[in-house]
Amino acid sequence: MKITEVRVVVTCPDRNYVAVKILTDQPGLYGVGDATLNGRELSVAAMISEHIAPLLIGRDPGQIEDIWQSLYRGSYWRGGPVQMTAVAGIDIALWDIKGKLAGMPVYSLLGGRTRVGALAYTHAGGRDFIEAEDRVRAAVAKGFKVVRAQVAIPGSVGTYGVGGAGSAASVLTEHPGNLQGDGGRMPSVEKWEPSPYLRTIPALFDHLRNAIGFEVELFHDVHERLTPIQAARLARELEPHRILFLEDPLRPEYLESFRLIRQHSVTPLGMGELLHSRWDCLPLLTEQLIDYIRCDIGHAGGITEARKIAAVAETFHVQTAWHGPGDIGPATHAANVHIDISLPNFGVQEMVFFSDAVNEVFPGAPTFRDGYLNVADTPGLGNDINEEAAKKYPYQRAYLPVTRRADGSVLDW
Ligand code: KDG
Ligand code: MG
Repeated sequence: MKITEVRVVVTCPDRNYVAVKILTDQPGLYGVGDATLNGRELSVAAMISEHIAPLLIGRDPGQIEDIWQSLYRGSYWRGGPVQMTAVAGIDIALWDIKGKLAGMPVYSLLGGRTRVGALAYTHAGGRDFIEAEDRVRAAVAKGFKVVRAQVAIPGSVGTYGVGGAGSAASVLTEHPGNLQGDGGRMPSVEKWEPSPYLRTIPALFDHLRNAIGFEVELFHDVHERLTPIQAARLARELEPHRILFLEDPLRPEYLESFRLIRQHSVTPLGMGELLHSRWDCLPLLTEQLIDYIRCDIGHAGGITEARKIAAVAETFHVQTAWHGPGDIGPATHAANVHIDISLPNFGVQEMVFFSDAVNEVFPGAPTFRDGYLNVADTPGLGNDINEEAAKKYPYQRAYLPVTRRADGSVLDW
């Protein structure tokens, strides 16, 4: 069997997505992958169509590992979000083809089910503690057993993870970041200072635990903004609240600084959405500096690399919590769940509910019930693309926001 075409589809049903469709010489047999990189979509689309697609025409789509190696090592220039998102898009589509050819769901090819579903979490962000509490309660009412809680920081502008006003339902589907700014064309600017943040977050969890109790698993995403000693303080102050993990406390350039947080606190730690391969993750895993590895498999080489990251993690008592925001496409969400339900060391899965427009373009996203995600037992990944529908929604230039401190200097968003 041969690959006959690698088609890249850029579409914006409600935010931008980059889909990869790999066609074969077997009539009707194709695979669908996702290569969406929020705010840098067209660079990945060009990487695939200009540089990768010509290398794949005529190749056997069954040789997933060899294709992965040839794209990663064969290019000489390796790693990074653009290239690893491109490789992931190809890899996910190839696993879809392999499943369809075998007549098996991908999780079956990965070793079969180890659990009935993937424990899922959603986001609850409020403009104040009461609104955050309401949104946690709304998530619990919807069936969630794990909820990420964020709150607006007094004096800040546009706190990460806190959408505008809206119903509980819209918060559950809301995701910050895209189509913001001046007519959707330039990044919006957020303002943030560490001291009010470090005072507010422990108080938020005081409030939530007093109001809601300990039955629901809660946690918080720092979004890489703290220094090591600030993160250590926050982790220590959150200890009484028994959070599931503190997400992404530090920038990815400072992995060795996780040691300092560990020295001061037993609050579990999660990290990974800005790491792009198993080598990027290695120090965190081998030194047991984190408890949850949360790479984005759509930005870290796809299913092939995620299995290897998970295997290293398993060896060091680390569980998985793959990144699953709305700014990666349904095919990556499907790949997440196929891996989750076949791994021994799965922990928890981030998820969103896609809009009707996204589901129209990409039918077959994982389904949510009673706190768990699942995929259909159909061959492949179960996610498809409706190319006619995709044409109705052309790309719209969009950026992630930029954060600045009170003095105007740039901080991580
Ligand atoms: O594009 C950026 C988002 O993917 C990121 O902000 C989401 O941190 C995130 C999360 O944990 O979902
Ligand atoms: Mg995050």
